[in-house]
This record gives sequence, C-alpha cells and structure tokens, in this order.
Amino acid sequence: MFQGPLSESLLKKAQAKALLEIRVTNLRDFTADKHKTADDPPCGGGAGMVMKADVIAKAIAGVRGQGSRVIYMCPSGQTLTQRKVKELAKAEHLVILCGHYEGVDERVRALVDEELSIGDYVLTGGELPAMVVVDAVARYIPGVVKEMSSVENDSFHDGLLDHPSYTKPEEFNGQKVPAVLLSGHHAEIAQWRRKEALRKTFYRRPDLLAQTELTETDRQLLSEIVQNG
Ligand code: 4FD
Repeated sequence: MFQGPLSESLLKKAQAKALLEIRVTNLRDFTADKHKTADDPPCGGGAGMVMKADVIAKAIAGVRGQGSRVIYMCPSGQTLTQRKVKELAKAEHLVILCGHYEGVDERVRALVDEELSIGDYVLTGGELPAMVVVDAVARYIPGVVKEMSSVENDSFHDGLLDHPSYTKPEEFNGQKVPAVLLSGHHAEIAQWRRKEALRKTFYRRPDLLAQTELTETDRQLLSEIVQNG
C-alpha cells in the first residue's frame, strides 16, 4: 500500500535528499504470540475482527518520541484541511496509525493525540488516508516542491481556489488565452489572477469564500463579479 507513493513521485526524491524520512512500521512486529495475532473477534460477538489495543499501544510506544504527534486515520476524525496540513507540518515527527475497516478497539482512541479523516467516505484501511496526509504535509517542507511560491500559490493556501492558467498556443479549440496574460503588465496580471480566483471560488465554493479574510480590493473585485458576471 505504501510502496507506490513512496518509491515514485516527489516523496522518493525528497527522501533521497534527506528532506524527510518516512518509516513504515508493521503492527505484527509488536505482537507477543507465535501467530503474531494483531486482531481478535469483537467482544459481544458479530462478524469481522477488531485490532488489539495492546498491540497498538506497544507499536505506538515503540515508534514515538519527544515531539511526536500521534494521529489516527478514521472516518469519524476531524476532516483534513489545508490549514490543518500547515499546522501538522510544524511537527517534528508524525506517527500515523492506520486502522482496518472492520475496526480498532475503542480504547485505542485514548492512545492518540488526534483523529483525522480525509473526507466522508470509507476505505478498506487507513493506509491511503495516511499517505494523503504525508503527501500534503511533505509539500510544506522546504525543497520538496520546486519553489515555496508554488505552495503559497496553491488552491486553499489563502482560502481561495486557484486562478486559471494557460500556456501556448494562443488559441485552442476556439478559446483564446486572455489578452492581459500576454500583455507583460505584471500588476494587471496579478490583479486579473486575483479576480479570477475570487470568481471561481464565488461560483464553485461559496462556503470557502465565507471563511476567507478578504481585503478591500478583494471586495471591490467581488462586487464587479456580482454586477458584471
Ligand atoms: N475518510 C478514512 C480513514 C480510514 C478508513 C477505518 C474505522 C475504518 C476512510 C477505522 C473505520 C479505520 C478517511 C479504515 N477509511 N478506513 O480518512
């Protein structure tokens, strides 16, 4: 599950450059019996298996240190946002516990610092959600993404969706590159991009706009959008 994202992509290059280190720990290494039992049937009966609290406790104790933040990926956790990602990136060490869909002993919740969800859907395990967290956080480590400016220009970094981008040719399928982008007027280009980011967010994600701090210029641009379409 972790092989793909860790051996391809920017994450591999970042690790080769020692910008970050990603370790995968097998819960079975913390079992005590010869069968390496990491789960048991649920108390009270029923289908499926439940991951054992004692095994998980030993695993967390085995990997955590000073400055570790222990996260449990589950559908009932707090939803991950760019704001949350930025905050996680300040941590020295993240420990991410991946549960199985059949469940984890409820007492594990007391062993973690926080519960996170990547969205309102259920997957077979927490591994892919964990890699989503790793990827999103890694982008805030200097050097992982080409320029920090490309992180700061992203959708969500300031609460808005991205402005549209174009490259050559000047006309494609009857659609032209907006003239201002070919004008060489940097201030005008910056203002056009800000306006288009506001427009896209206004029409597609008004919920985001409601939570975004807007400048007086932003408000003026928005009123132009509302008035003129
Ligand atoms: N939306 C997410 C996280 C984990 C997961 C699991 C209870 C299921 C989705 C605990 C139920 C873990 C998410 C594993 N699916 N599946 O972030």
